Amino acid sequence: MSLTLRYFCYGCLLSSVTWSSSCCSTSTWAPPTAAPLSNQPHRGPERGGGRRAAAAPANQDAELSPEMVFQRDFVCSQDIFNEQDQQAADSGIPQTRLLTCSFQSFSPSLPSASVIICFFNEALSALLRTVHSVLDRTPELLLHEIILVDDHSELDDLKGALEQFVSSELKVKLVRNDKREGLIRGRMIGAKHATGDVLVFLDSHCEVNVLWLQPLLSLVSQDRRTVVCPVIDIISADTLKYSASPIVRGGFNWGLHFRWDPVPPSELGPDSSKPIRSPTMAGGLFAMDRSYFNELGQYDPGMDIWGGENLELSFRIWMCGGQLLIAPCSRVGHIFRKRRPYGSPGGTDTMAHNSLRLAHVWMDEYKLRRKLQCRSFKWFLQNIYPEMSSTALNHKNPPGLMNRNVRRPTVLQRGRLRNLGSGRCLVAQGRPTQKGGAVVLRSCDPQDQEQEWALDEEGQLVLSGLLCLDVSEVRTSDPPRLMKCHGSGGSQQWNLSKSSRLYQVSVGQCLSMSEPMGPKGYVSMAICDQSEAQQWCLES
Ligand code: UD2
Ligand code: MN
Repeated sequence: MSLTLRYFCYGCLLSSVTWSSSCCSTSTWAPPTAAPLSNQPHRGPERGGGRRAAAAPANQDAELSPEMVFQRDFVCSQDIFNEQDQQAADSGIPQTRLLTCSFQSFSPSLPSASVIICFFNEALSALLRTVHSVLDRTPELLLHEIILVDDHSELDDLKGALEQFVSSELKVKLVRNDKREGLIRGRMIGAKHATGDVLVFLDSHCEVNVLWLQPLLSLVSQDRRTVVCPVIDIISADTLKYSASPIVRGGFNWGLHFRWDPVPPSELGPDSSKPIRSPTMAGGLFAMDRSYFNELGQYDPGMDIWGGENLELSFRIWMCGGQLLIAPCSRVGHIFRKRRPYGSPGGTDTMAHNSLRLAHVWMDEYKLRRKLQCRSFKWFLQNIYPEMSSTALNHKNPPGLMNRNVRRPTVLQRGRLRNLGSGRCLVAQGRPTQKGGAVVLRSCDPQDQEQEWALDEEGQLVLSGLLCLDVSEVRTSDPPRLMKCHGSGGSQQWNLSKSSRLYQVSVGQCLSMSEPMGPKGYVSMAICDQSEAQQWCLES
């Protein structure tokens, strides 16, 4: 049986990749060739120096590191690793850029960057790893300064030890907030201290990859109203391992929660290094002309602590004459934590508060919008995020009604969904017809009809021909559940990759057996890795 991935293969020589999905045969991984990242802050080897790593020939699974294989799962077999990229090979960080990126050249007179990093109670090692990676992988001329904004942290080593480090680095400045401001006002405080041409915001637990800054600065310098995000690679919160992310773009759902969407074919050109227009940004990592940031009104200062500011700024950029792009050749790793290690001072739900402000300001007539002569939200939906308008249509017309008029998606594969880590199969915890029911791992039984899943061309995983495997886009750490199939992708769209991972497009995570596996056989969503706990075989 063969499976075609329509969304994650683009911009390269092929318009789609078709491969055999006999998943069980690909469960052994080639040993990693990239050096594992340590927990400790480090300086990478100097650019241009160091040992040249052996370049991996493309198209040979056996010689690709897991990171590369992972990337290829989502991108394209030809477009994987550039043998000529000496700097990349010497960097000690897995190379996640596409081959075409090395043909890019940049103007010798790019603007300078002020890198702003806000942190609250961040692990010193994670913060230093972020700062060192910027110092090591950014050309001297382009780095104007790094501004660290301490949002009134309580941890001891963020005091003396950090000050000692800052005093030894000329370009690093430290600003301390007198009280907890939250990341939104924190970033504005950082911006106020900045004097470089372009503001580049990073979270305090990142690692920038080689040549990360040039593609961002280059696009901003071509048009000061262009805001640019890198591709956010994944650093595992458990192992700190760095792996490539698929190229997806930002969207949102009607709960005003950010989500990752596949890049629509209309956005894909023949050149995979071309920037991609993105309706929204994830929030943490982006470059923006400093004067444009001020002109556009910075952030909404009424937003507290965390959440919602990313959509607010994205709407404002698009509706008020700017554009938001993702530069596929700029890669920055970010630790996606399972839980945020902090709350808000008053214990309130700042995300809900911020989202309400966002709705009031941008989804209705409002004076701020008139002052900036911005377009309407309707314009934004019609022109920048038409995919959302079609979801809105689905909401108005119950999916059941809609589905009666449309053809059912073709089933690509059927069978039991066996988890390689446990050897067990995914089944409904209760009745497979129960909406909202959980799924668990039980002994496989080829005779049992209730263990049969169908994977269709829309990426839906349908159990016993009835309900779809669905994740919550609001509480992304919740385990998946069985829901009525809605036919609009997102929370019900799964990709079974060649390496047997079940990648959930909307939350950007993989289906995993919960470890340690108790008698109940629970499963969960987790940051994708190469473990057997995340490998699944759809076997008939
Ligand atoms: C994502 C964004 C984050 C922000 C957030 C929504 C990425 C990779 N991350 O969540 O930047 O847009 O969505 O608001 O796109 N911090 C403070 N003070 C606080 C709370 C946080 O300084 O009161 C710092 C924190 O230490 C970190 C940054 O703000 O450096 C972002 O916080 P996060 O990493 O917890 O957010 P994240 O990645 O879950
Ligand atoms: Mn973060």
